[in-house]
Amino acid sequence: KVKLTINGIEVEVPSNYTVLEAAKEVGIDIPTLCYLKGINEVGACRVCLVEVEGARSLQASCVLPVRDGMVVKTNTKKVRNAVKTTVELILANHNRECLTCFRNGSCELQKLAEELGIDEISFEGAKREATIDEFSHSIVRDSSKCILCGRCVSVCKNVQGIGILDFTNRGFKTEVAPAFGKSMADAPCIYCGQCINACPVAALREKSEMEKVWDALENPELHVVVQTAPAVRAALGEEFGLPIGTRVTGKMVAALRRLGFDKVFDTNFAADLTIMEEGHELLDRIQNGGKLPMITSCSPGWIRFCEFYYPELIDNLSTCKSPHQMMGAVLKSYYAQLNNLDPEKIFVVSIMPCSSKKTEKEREELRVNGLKDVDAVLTTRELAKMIKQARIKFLELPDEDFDELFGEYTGAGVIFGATGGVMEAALRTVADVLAGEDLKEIEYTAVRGIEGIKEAKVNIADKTIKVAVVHGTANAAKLLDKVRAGETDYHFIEVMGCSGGCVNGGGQPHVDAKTRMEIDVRVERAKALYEEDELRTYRKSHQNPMIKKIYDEFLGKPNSHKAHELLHTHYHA
Ligand code: HC1
Ligand code: SF4
Repeated sequence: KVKLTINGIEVEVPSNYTVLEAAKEVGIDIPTLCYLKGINEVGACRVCLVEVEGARSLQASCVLPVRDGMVVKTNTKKVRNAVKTTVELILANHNRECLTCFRNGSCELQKLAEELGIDEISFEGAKREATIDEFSHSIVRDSSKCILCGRCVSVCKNVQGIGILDFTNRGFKTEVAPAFGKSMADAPCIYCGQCINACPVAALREKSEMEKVWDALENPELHVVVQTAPAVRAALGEEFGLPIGTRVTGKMVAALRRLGFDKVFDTNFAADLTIMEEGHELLDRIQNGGKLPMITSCSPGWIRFCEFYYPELIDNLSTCKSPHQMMGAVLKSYYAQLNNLDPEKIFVVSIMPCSSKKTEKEREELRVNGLKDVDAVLTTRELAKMIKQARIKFLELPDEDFDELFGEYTGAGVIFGATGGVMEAALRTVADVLAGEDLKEIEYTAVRGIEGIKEAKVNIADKTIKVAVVHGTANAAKLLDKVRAGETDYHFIEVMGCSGGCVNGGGQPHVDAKTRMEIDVRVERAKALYEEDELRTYRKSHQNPMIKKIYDEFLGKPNSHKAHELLHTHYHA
């Protein structure tokens, strides 16, 4: 422990603390901009400056270790003037179209300028030329909004282990962009959107599909169906001021109905369907000498990562399409038949916590008879914007249920949205199938939680199944290197492209750096899903009555010919 004084207040903190962290302990809120806990702690922007007794210059508190007897001041005229000048200089070179900006209201720079009382900018000079890269289906980069904080660079490099974004050019022309002036559409970017979540401003954002969806909703020719990913319900409420981790399943359904969707279904149903297909695929590979370890295929960021960086492991991927693609395929076949609808007139919208799903839905290898499974993907953020545009009072909505049939889901389907969830859901079903009975064992807690790499051995009947779970592609790489080298003997591996799984996907509500200092959003949002799991009547995918019905009436057995036609695919390097 170390004792120091900040603004006259004595504080005792662990010796590995920074001054920024110590100040927080006594309720002193030092402003920050480039700082992102655990991800970007570089002291580059100089917004967190403090005065330290005995030191000649002002110090960046986010990288300044505490020392015994240190005397720190955070609110002197010298500090205020220096910070104000720094932020004014950033603003001078910033595209200040705040009113029409995507981040209006959630921008950390806007908030900082307001807090610092900046009411004019005294340095007006030349501005950097803007590059707007909107060629990919997932991500838009706008250099005129970029403040060169480096948060996106660090998350891509350190958390994802990829390094698509970096500082390019020099001096006044410095930009954050993919190497060699490439578009994000041509770089080996996995579209995970972690850079969007890290960005304090609007330099990075998802490619919007809101207009496309508004148009579909107004088109009388189309039957517009929406499905919601598991993780969306755990975060949408944040956009309406609710605490992180508040579950808003019922209000979300009510809002979608009021937006005018003809049917509101749940991707969770398709998650159950995925477990049926993937679980039986695993059993088949184990029993018949197929390629092991089998690796999950529901995270499209992970699929791209595998294609670009681990092409040798493509045959290890499960052939299952991701749940929302399966749902689209079922809607345009079975559901179309049941309701006598022309599949071409069914418009499927997926609400996803993910930016990579926007590109996934365009993939040729996922089409059935030339038709895309899914026509539009909206992020959780985009859905919130549409609800606001429609002037729906979200907080006053009643809780409503999903529509019948494809709105029926089990607890296993819900937990897909958190790291370890797909694995746990699969184990619940695989164990019952192997044991030939309805086992009491439901919760496989060894695969839960945010540890980077999780392992478990599960003994079922006379078999031992070895599994591993990783999330965030840098963690994935560590494990996959071993798999590639033949050093592991796992049967099944779950990989999710984003740290924490879908709850922390690149399409989820922005959480500012201050909040991230206090709360691990991955943990809070995951809790909301495990709670919903406990509330469900059925908690194993194979017990879902509608899953039984779709196999009885339409698909036959898991991995049947029909199931393969609609629900499976093959990826190629
Ligand atoms: Fe996910 Fe999935 S869990 S990939 O994280 O398998 O996006 O939530 O919808 O498709 O079900 C995302 C979440 C989601 C799929 C499912
Ligand atoms: Fe890196 Fe992911 Fe952003 Fe691509 S989307 S630049 S891989 S963080």
